[in-house]
Amino acid sequence: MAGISWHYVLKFIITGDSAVGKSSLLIRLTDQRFITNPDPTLGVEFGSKLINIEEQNKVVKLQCWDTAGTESFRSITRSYYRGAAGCLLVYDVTNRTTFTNARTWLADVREHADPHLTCILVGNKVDLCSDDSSTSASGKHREVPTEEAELWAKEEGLLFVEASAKSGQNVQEAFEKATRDILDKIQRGVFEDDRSPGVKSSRPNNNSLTLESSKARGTCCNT
Ligand SMILES: Nc1nc2c(ncn2[C@@H]2O[C@H](COP(=O)(O)OP(=O)(O)O)[C@@H](O)[C@H]2O)c(=O)[nH]1
Ligand SMILES: [Mg+2]
Repeated sequence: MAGISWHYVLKFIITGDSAVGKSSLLIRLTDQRFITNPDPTLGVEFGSKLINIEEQNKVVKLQCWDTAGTESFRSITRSYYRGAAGCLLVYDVTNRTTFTNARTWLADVREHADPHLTCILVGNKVDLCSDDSSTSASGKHREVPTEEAELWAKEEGLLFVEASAKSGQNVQEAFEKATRDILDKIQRGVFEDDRSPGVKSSRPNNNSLTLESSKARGTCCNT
């Protein structure tokens, strides 16, 4: 692996209702911090992070696109979805409506994105429901049981995790879980036929996986 900064660049998109914590998850992933009252107009639009998937001996650069406020207008275009290899479909575990709406978001993803895209359902804000039976100090409590979301994810063929952008719990894990699945698909040749633009390999000769084959770089490329 000497001299290689990354083996693959994978494009991820983050979808879901407004205020479920999409930007916060991305900021947690890239900056390891949490903002209690982020300015919605300053939503992060793009974040990048290098992760190491040890079992597969691969360094992957995640390029994540956040919907940054457009979700309320449902104006997300096909170009946003195009070429994404992974999708985080986020809902808020303390807000059932956001879980119900995840169905519509999934339908959008299925309509516009690569059919081979790996989608992980992320139940965010679990820090607000450490004790399920009572209302937490914030006045919020769990409205979506883990089992229910897990079952739905299974039915729809989605990966699933519960996370908290606030505490950091399972945030990197969510991206890693999806990345492992994508690497498996690459290994099985799933992305080969489509030459998905969401998957870029650092291997110069492997043009079947790339539209933009890129040489392994010696320098750091984590921005
Ligand atoms: N308690 C808690 N609050 C969160 C979490 N993630 C996001 N928030 C808060 O939820 C609000 C909306 O978050 P934001 O990331 O802007 O959501 P987005 O509209 O989906 O991008 C903000 O006030 C965040 O501080 C979390 O994991 N736990
Ligand atoms: Mg946002």
